[in-house]
Amino acid sequence: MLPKMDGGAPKPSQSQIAVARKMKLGFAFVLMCFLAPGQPFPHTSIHNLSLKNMDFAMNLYRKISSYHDENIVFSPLSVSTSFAALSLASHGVTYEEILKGLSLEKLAQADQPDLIPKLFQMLHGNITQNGTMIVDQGMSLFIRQHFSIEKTFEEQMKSYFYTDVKRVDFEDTQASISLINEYIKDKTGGKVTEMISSLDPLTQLMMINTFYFQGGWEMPFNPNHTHNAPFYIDNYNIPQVPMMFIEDKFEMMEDAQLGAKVLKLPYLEGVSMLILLPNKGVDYSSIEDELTAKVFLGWIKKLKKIKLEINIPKFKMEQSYSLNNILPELGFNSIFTHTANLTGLSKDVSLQVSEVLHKAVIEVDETGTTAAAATTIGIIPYSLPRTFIVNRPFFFFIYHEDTKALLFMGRMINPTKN
Ligand SMILES: *[C@@H]1O[C@H](CO)[C@@H](O)[C@H](O)[C@H]1NC(C)=O
Ligand SMILES: *[C@@H]1O[C@H](CO)[C@@H](O)[C@H](O)[C@H]1NC(C)=O
Ligand SMILES: *[C@@H]1O[C@H](CO)[C@@H](O)[C@H](O)[C@H]1NC(C)=O
Ligand SMILES: *[C@@H]1O[C@H](CO)[C@@H](O)[C@H](O)[C@H]1NC(C)=O
Ligand SMILES: CC(=O)N[C@H]1CO[C@H](CO)[C@@H](O)[C@@H]1O
Repeated sequence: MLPKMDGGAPKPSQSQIAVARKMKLGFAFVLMCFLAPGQPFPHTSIHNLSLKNMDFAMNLYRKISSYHDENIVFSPLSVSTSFAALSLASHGVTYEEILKGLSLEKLAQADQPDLIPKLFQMLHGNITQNGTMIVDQGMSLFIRQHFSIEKTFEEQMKSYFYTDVKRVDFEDTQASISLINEYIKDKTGGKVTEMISSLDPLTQLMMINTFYFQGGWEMPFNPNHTHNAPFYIDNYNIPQVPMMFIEDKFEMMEDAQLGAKVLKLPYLEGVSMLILLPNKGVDYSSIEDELTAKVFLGWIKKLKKIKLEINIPKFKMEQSYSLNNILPELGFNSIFTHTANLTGLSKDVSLQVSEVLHKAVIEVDETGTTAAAATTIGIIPYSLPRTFIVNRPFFFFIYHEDTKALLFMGRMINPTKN
């Protein structure tokens, strides 16, 4: 249950002491609860964090979607992790706005300032415990050269958030652009390139987070069955798109209230994609207003395994967002103005965040490992499979099963656009 700290194994004696101390503390809590039954000690785990992160995700999604009618993909976990990291350096109103904006204010406890960073660290550890390269999250802070960074903050960033803090001479814009782009490319194994194309020479602090995901399906699609089929963007735009096909047992449910169906497509290693498909004639934008963590968890609970024939478009998407334009609408105000209090980062009072760039890349195709060949077990003979045909705009959510952490969410309006 203990989160994995850094790679180096601690000396046995030290770790034993640490565990002993933790156990003692745990015992003390139990005792306290026992003595004061009227004041239960709130039990806070990574599930609480995931739930709050999901609410933040849905709020951010609605803001992003209010700007346009196009495809969307972003990684809410990556955004909330970045801001949770920045919260370590912020004070006063700036700190309160970050916590509230991330929906985390109820989790924060004054007597445990480390609780939230620790929860994020545990969540990260849990998601990556398989050690696979499915999820590749990178976070970097680029700070104007002459600011001196507080040592404590830099250390916390590294230990809790695996973040790099780098200094950049933003006045030399061309050199900074190539330095940042090279750095991001390197950090993401060449997957995220050309992160930025322009830069304001007055930039003080730039936060960049990247998230790359490519999962192998537990039940891969057979590429021989992929065929072109119409995708009904609306009544007038009906392009032909490569449609993948599979017939097997899958989990699905119907949300009659929303007017939509939900399908779960499991990846290997404990991650799944949920497809939310509005019923024919239901406008997807009416569904967007109803998305909450509670609704999402309700779908997961009601999923039932049945035999299905699935058609789903193959797609690839890459989106970038300048979140500094959107986040103030979610209450993150002072951090982007001269009233920002980031004195934990640098004692220099004029420091404020100039840009928050987010880029997400997703690829959905037939692949999976050959070892996990699609086997159809226990299907009742002669029962006609039901169909799940994803041939109109839909939503997708990629989440980690154990922790319910939402790694990605988005909507696909037009599969012919990247
Ligand atoms: C965390 O979740 C548990 C159960 O889901 C709940 O009982 C508890 O009150 C939550 N804690 C906080 C601080 O919200
Ligand atoms: C930042 O917040 C701390 C704690 O609330 C306060 O002492 C300090 O004066 C603030 N600094 C600025 C520059 O607002
Ligand atoms: C796809 O078709 C080719 C040629 O007919 C065949 O050799 C191959 O085994 C098929 N692949 C799968 C996964 O069924
Ligand atoms: C996280 O990881 C631990 C240990 O690997 C595991 O027991 C636990 O079920 C995981 N999930 C949560 C939500 O703690
Ligand atoms: C190889 C391995 O450890 N796989 C595990 C990854 O995580 C999922 C869900 O937590 C487990 O079911 C796998 O066994």
